[in-house]
Amino acid sequence: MNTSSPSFSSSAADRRLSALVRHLEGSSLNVLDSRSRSIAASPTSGSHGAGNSVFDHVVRAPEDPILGVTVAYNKDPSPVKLNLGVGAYRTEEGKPLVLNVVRRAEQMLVNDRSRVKEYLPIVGLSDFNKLSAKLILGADSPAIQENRVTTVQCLSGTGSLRVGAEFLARHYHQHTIYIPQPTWGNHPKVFGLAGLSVKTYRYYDPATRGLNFQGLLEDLGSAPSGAIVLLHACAHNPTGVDPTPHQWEQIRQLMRSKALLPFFDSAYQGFASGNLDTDAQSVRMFAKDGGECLVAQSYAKNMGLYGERVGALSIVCRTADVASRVESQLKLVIRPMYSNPPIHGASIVATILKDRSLFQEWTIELKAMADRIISMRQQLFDALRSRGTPGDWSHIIKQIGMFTFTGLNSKQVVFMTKEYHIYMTSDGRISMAGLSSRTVPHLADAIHAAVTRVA
Ligand code: PLA
Repeated sequence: MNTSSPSFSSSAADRRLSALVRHLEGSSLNVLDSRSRSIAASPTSGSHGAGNSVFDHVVRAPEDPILGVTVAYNKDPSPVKLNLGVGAYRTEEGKPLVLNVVRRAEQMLVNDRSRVKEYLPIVGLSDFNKLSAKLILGADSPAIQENRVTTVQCLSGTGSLRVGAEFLARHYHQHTIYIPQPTWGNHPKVFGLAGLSVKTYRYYDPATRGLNFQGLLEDLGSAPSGAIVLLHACAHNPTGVDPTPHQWEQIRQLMRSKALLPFFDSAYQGFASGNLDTDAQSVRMFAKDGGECLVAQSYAKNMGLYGERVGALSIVCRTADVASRVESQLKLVIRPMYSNPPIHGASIVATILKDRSLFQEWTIELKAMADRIISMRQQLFDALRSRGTPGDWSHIIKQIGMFTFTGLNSKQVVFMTKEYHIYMTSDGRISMAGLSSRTVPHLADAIHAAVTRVA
């Protein structure tokens, strides 16, 4: 650009803007349309006026409904404050936990002077990908043995979902995805922004605080043939309600009979039951029948690698040839987004997964985390019972995984935050992993007060 002749560059810019406005006038993007017109009508706007930002029109966005809870918590000076918003494991002392096995793997990586910091391939670390597919599909998976699975390393669970969604938007004939009602708050945004049309299927029944299985079957039964269906592999977020193995089998039969495409979100493998294989049963059921499916895996929770952003997307295909063509297209999705994934976290995971003794140590630590969460459920349930808190709180011990979907309404949540400095999402979800024996009584007092004083 020739900066010494502003009149030239501004008229070139005007020409580009007019072309853009002409282009937009023919489109349905009305918001953009009127904004472009007003910019074009005042050629000086946004140029040199002191104090005038070219971003003046930008409105402040609300905080994220989950991660924003931590922002509010961090601002609260109270010594008794408690963050039960984001699903992040804490110890009995309320501290974040780095697994011992992760520390050991990291030490091994640091000591290995042959390791370099070169770029990974677009699809990530090859060992990591193979081992991740095995972890979720099972070591004896026919799909893996027949080379029908392509796995790409992505930026944790979220990135894996997004890459899968972008791939589907480009290469799959059906652009409608059905997600459970309710679901993790980021799902509709991830899929919507990738260009898929998002619809919901009934999942949770507030009356029974359990699965609305009939509603689920009806909604999937009336979905158009070929539609994509998002399924939580285990430990459904936010409800903590999972189908039984028998119900999973019925879901599988219905979906296969209608050629619905399963997209599993596996963000909590090992966190539900404490056992990695048990928590992968739903996915394995679908992968075993020879049909196709997608799986997004996250190591944030089960290896405590939250900030390392380690995850994988696997696509199980009909044939090895299809899988390799799919992988070639996944590379075209990934390259313009972030080029290739980071090396450190995936190296930790690969180190642990390929060493028998490290793997064994991991399963023990994972089970300890799952058990601590289960014991928090019992302690909270007992604490409410001993206070005589009105209502049936048995769902606290029945629900599975990191969260309890308490049934508290948004007014009660606001009350608990204001009066007790307890932070949680407005839908009444609490992260059981953020609780400890020390903080259970405080939470029970808060719930008791909320239920008896706020309608
Ligand atoms: N899928 C589900 C169902 C999740 O609950 C989460 C994380 C993810 C995917 C993404 O995890 P990752 O990208 O970190 O691997 N849900 C958290 C955190 C734990 C969050 O909202 O980002 C939650 O508090 O709901």
